[in-house]
Amino acid sequence: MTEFSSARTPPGMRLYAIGDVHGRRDCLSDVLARIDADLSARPAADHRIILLGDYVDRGPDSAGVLEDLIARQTQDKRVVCLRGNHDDAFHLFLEEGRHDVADFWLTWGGVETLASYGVVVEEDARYLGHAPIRRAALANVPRTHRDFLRKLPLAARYGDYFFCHAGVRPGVPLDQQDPEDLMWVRGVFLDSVEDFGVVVVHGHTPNPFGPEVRPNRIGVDTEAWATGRLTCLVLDGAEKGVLRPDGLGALSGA
Ligand SMILES: [Mn+2]
Repeated sequence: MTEFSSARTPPGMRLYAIGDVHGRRDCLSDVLARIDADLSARPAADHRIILLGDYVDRGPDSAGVLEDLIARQTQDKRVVCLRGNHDDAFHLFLEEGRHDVADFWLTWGGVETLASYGVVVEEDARYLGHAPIRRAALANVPRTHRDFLRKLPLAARYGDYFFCHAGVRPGVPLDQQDPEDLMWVRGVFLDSVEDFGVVVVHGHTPNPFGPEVRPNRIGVDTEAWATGRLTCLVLDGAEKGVLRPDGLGALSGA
């Protein structure tokens, strides 16, 4: 039985988990600075900084967010960036020009992402076909960003914690989860009281009032693009907290 109250990280390893960034480069810089300050104030033998996906869309500076994540990951291999459904849609639009993807992606924040790359999509242009928009995007999105999007992993596990963007499908072993579920699942996962054998740490379904703690999962998407609050969970041994602007705070348990 693994649940929130008893879950532990691997010995000596502190885990930082960051929710959906959605183009808020300002919030991301702020949280990464808080992590740096925490690590120098309270050194850890080892650590990981895990981003739960959805770097792009909705907020104003998706290009800046990807630039900062790529730079950070290049200098520190302990930064783990997972794949969100929005990152996947941007990737599929760029690499495959899928019309089914473009139709929803452009209305779910893709227009803002393209604007951050200097690609302006007029209100009626998207109804004229996506090919010209995609050509402009491919001319403006750096190769390093496309490579980053292509390589994003779906999930990671450390100790009793399993990290993925959306959640898992109950009844399916962790190593047999469908990628679509890991990036998209909501209801059946959010309502499940199943013991997954791990505590699932996820984003995707926003709760603007704060992290959502249940015995079998922790939801950390606090809708940063709209609220300006980007949640960073801190897990260390058996301890669970959140990194607030003024330091480490309590995470109320389930
Ligand atoms: Mn999201």
